[in-house]
Amino acid sequence: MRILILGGDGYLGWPTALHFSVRGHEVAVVDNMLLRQMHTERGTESLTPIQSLQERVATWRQRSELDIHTFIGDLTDGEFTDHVVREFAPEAIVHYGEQPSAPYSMIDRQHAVFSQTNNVTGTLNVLFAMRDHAADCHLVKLGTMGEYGTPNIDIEEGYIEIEHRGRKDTLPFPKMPGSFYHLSKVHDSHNIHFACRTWGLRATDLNQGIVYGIETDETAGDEELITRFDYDEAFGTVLNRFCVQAVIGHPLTVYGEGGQQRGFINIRDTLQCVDLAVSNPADGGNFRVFNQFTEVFSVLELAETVRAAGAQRGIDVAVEHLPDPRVEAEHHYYNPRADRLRELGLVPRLLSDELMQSMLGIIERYQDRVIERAILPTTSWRPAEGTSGV
Ligand code: USQ
Repeated sequence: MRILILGGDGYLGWPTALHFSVRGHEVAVVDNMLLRQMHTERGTESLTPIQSLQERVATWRQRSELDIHTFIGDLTDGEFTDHVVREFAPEAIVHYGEQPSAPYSMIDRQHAVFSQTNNVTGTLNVLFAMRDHAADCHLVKLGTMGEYGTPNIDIEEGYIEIEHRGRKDTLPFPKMPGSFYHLSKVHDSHNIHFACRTWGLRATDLNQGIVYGIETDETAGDEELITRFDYDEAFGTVLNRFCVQAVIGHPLTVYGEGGQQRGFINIRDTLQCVDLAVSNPADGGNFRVFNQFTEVFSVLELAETVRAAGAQRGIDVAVEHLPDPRVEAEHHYYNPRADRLRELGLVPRLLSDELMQSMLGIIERYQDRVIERAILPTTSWRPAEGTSGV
């Protein structure tokens, strides 16, 4: 197939490009290096020493004799997006090309406005480009489990059957996201759903949980192909952060009581899920939603897991409860469904001791690169003191 990866320079986008390339697909990646620029803005960088996109593509060509096409540009530029879709004529688009951080979107007004305009405009441009130049193409869009928030009922996959005053309908599952970033994904979902209903496009929203891990089959053991690995406050996610903190002897930064529960998924399973979605496309006019995670943990459970894994390597890991910088439930009911990807054949790779040891081992190799100042949270969800907010 001809597969276009939006955000192909990122943590998941790059390994996804290699995954499809080695399986014989024609792959093109699009990126504007936004994540690299946001890291520069914050004075942080990937733990792993990643090469430029062009260098990595050249390395891949050497190693595999396979080509990956590159388009450097910004999806919020509609003419650029039209050009890419017209020129490459994809049969599937895998869309990771967004600002991915909740804390970054909560820094201040500018960062909130940027997160939503960047994400919503980019996705709208992709939808129009598909309508006008690739109407049969299947959009596989990375959404997030955070779109649902933590309601006091089971979370279904995208839709819920509701009976109201004696009448029934199947409607989008209610959304209660916890940041302007997560809200941008909700707005995307509504726009994609509308485009499917109105123009007959086909799309799958992958509501993914929190990803952890570093290596995939294609990048394992090859430093020049390794993907980025973030551990800083803005772009690092909780388990990746805890692993880095353990290795450098920093107390694990549990926000609040640590009873926050989330869905988690290993990076290799992300690739498996995206492959399953691409290989089993939605029908024309259909907007499918799959919940994409393999296990649920609380933040405190993760901290205990990392502490135990560290102990096996002789590291004495301390756990520290910081005041929660976010406004979120620190204890709550959480029972999201995730059946549809398993029905398509997903075989989960669960968080094991072996996996934890391998992650810690890789992090140890790069521990001299850790910028410790980037670890503690500085962004608060609450208005600054002296303002009139609650
Ligand atoms: N947390 C800590 N300590 C930390 C970092 C986080 O206790 O040092 C807590 C947070 O308060 C939160 C939970 O861990 O309750 C998850 O935080 P996170 O930063 O790992 O994840 P989140 O902000 O939800 O966002 C990440 C990705 C985002 C993706 C989302 C999936 O950055 O792109 O959409 O995970 S999900 O969480 O399912 O919405």
